[in-house]
Amino acid sequence: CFPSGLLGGPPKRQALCTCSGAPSLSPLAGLLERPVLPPQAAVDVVGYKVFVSGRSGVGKTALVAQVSGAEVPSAHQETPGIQTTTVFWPAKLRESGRALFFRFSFWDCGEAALKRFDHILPSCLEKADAVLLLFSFADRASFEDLPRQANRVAAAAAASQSSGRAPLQMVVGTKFDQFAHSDVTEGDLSALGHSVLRVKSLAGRRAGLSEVAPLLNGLAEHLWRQDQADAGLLPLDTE
Ligand SMILES: Nc1nc2c(ncn2[C@@H]2O[C@H](COP(=O)(O)OP(=O)(O)OP(=O)(O)O)[C@@H](O)[C@H]2O)c(=O)[nH]1
Ligand SMILES: [Mg+2]
Repeated sequence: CFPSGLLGGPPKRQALCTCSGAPSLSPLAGLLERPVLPPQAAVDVVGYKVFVSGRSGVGKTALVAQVSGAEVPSAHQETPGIQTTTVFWPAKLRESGRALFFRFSFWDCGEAALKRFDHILPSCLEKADAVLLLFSFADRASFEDLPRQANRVAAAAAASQSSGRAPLQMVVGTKFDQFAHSDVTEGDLSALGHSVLRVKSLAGRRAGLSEVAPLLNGLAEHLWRQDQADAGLLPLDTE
């Protein structure tokens, strides 16, 4: 649920998912360009670009598959370049009752490709609205890598966005199903000084709505509030 009361969560499963990018990587490619609605029910669509960052094998591709309603791949197959996935997510503004669609464009790039080609990171961050910084509960090194990731993203974003604001950063802990065996402790998470969204993307299945809602609602809430604050309609979010 939305923590701050600005938006209402999706009343029912209207979310439609489309994928673009390399068709061979995406079984849903080209199915839909956007949700089809009757003319009288036309709603505004607000689009946001979201870059997914994290070490190789941390679960970036699995997470994007999960939020787009696709089956989570069971084996780690390094993402060879950039793969973009579009997810439509409906919401209703609590204050006005107005319904709108969020259109998230997730940019997932294999970490090895990112390191190999200098031009990839600037492309991923060009006009990005948000960055998901991923670490895995099953890999302490990926947790310790978070400051480097955040700095890398901030530096590249500053270089590619001479004007405009820096992308919003959200920390996501993947493989939460392995928390019992994790050596990332609650103390480590508190010391981070940043809220952490915990997710599990179990291979070979499609996630239910309740599993994808926290991430999509969180993104929608933060990005919408930031836009409203920029437009002078809300006090600036200090987090
Ligand atoms: N148990 C469990 N396994 C997961 C989870 N998320 C991802 N995995 C597995 O972790 C492996 C790597 O996941 P990917 O999503 O391919 O990793 P990636 O970050 O995209 O890696 P690169 O493309 O190489 O940068 C796969 O075998 C996934 O099935 C999770 O939440 N729980
Ligand atoms: Mg990948």
